[in-house]
Amino acid sequence: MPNPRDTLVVVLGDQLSDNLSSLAGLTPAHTTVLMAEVSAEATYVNHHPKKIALIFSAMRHFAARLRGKGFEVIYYEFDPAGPADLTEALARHAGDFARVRVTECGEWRLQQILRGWGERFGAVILDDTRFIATLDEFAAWADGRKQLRMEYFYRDQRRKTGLLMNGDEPIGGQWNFDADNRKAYTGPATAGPMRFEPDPITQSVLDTVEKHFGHHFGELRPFWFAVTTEDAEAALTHFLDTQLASFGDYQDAMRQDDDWMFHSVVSVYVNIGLLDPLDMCRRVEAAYHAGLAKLNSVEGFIRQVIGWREYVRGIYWLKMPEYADMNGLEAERALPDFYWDDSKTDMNCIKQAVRLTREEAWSHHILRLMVTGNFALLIGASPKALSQWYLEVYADAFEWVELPNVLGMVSHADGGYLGSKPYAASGKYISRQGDYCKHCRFNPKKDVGPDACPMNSLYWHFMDRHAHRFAKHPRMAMMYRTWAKMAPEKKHALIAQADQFLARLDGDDVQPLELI
Ligand code: DLZ
Ligand code: SF4
Repeated sequence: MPNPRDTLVVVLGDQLSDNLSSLAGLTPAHTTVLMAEVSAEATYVNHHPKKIALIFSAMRHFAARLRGKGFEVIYYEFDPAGPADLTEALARHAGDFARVRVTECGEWRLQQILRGWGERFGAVILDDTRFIATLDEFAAWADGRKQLRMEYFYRDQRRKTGLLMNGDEPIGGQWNFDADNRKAYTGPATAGPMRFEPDPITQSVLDTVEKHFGHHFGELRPFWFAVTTEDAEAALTHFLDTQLASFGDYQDAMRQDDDWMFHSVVSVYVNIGLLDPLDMCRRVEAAYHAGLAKLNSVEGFIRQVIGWREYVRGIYWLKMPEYADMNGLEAERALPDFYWDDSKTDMNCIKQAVRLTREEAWSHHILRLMVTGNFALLIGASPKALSQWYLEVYADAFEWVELPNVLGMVSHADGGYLGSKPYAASGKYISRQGDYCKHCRFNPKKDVGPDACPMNSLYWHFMDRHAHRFAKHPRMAMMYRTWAKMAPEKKHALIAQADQFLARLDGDDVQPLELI
C-alpha cells in the first residue's frame, strides 16, 4: 500500500535520465514512479517499429534501474486492454498519493495534457534541466532580435559551458570550423556505430512491437540500439575511439556502400535521456585535449549539441503552437509514395536514403537535409506532411527537435527564421558529396531528356517559381543571374521537364509511367 504522504512521479518515454528534475531530491522509500507504454503515444503518429521498440525497451530497463535504487515503480507494459493514454494510467493511481510530479515534456501536444494533470491531479510540472539553456534564457536572448542566428547563440553557450574555451577566446582562435567539414569520403567502408545484442527484455519488447505495430513503416529487426545508459556510454566510447577523428572532415559525405561513415548515432540515446548532452560534450572535448581528434571534428560535434540542438528547442517553445502551421512557401504537394517504399523510385539518392530509414530508423544529417529534405523542398511538398514523416520514421525524432529542423531548415516554411535562404540544391551537389549518382540511372550532369537527373530541372523550377521571394537575396543572386542569362529555349525545356515530372508525381500524367 502506498503511503498517502508519498510522491508519485510520472516518467515519460524520453525522460530516462538519472538526473531527471522530477526525481531530484526525492527519497526512494517515499517515492513511486509511474511509467506506461500506451497506444496514444505509440500511434499519435505511426512511429517506426524500431523507434517504439527502442523507447519501450529503454523504459523497461530504466524501470529496473529505478527499482534497483529502491524506488517503487508502477509499470504498464503495452496491452491493448490496458490504459490507452498516460492520463488514464495516472488517473488510476494519482488519488493514492499526496503529490504528483512530472518533468515538462518535449512536445506541445503532450505538454497541454500535462497542464491538464496540474488542474485535475494537482501535478507539479518541473523544468527539464537536462538542457543547457533554460527556455527563459532562450526567450531573453531572442527578445528584440530581428534574426535569431544560431552562431551567436552557440557562442554564448560556449562561453557559458567553457567548452573549447581559452579564457574568453575560442580555442583555435575561431568559433566555427564548418568550412573544413565538407570533404567527400573515398576511403574504405567503416565499421559504423556499436551494435548491441537484444537481451530477454528487448526480445520480449520486439515481440510486442511486431504484434501491435509491425504494420508501421520500417523494419523492426535486426534491432541493435543501446537501451541502457551503460550501453549508450559504450557506444559513445566507441565513437570517440574509432569515428570522432574523421567525423568533422566527412560530416557531409555520402556513400553508396557505407550508411554510417563517421556518424555516432548518439542522438538516438541523448534524445531519450540515456546520455547527458553536457557530459557527452565534455568527453568529446577531453578527446581533443588527449590528441585523439582535430579541432574541426570536436568543434563540429559540440556545436551540434550545445548550439544547434539547444537552439532548435528554444525556437520550438518560443514559436509553438503557431509554428506547426507555418507554410511560408505555400507548398501543398502530398509526399510521394516512395518516401514509404524505396522500390518505387529510380532516383538512387532517394532510394538509398529511404532504404536506410526503413532499415534503421536513422539516416545521417546530410541525407535528411540534402536528399529527402531537398527533394521535398524542390517539389513543394507540404511541410506538415513532411514533418509528420520525419517524426514517424526517425528514432531520434521528437517534435521539439524535428519540427524546427523540418520547417525551418528543410522546407523554409517558417519565413526565414532559422536560415535566411532555403537549402535548395541540384543533383550536382549530391554528385559532388558522394557516389550515389554513379549508381543511378539518371545523370547529374544532364538537365533535360529521359536520363537527366530530376533534381536539376526541379531545382530551376523551384528557383523560377520563387523568384519573387529570393531573387534579391545576396546569397542566391548569383544563381538568379545564371538563370537570367540562360537561353529562353533552355529555360523552357527545364521548366517543361520539371512540370512533366511533377505531373507524374501527382498521377496526372497519361503517358506510361516509368519509375521516377
Ligand atoms: C514516442 C513515445 C512512444 C512511442 N511511446 C511512449 C510511451 O508509450 N510512453 C511514454 O511515456 N512516452 C512515449 N513516447 C514519448 C512521448 O510520445 C513524447 O514524444 C515525449 O515524451 C515528449 O517529450
Ligand atoms: Fe540523385 Fe540525380 Fe544523383 Fe540520381 S543522378 S543519385 S537522382 S542526384
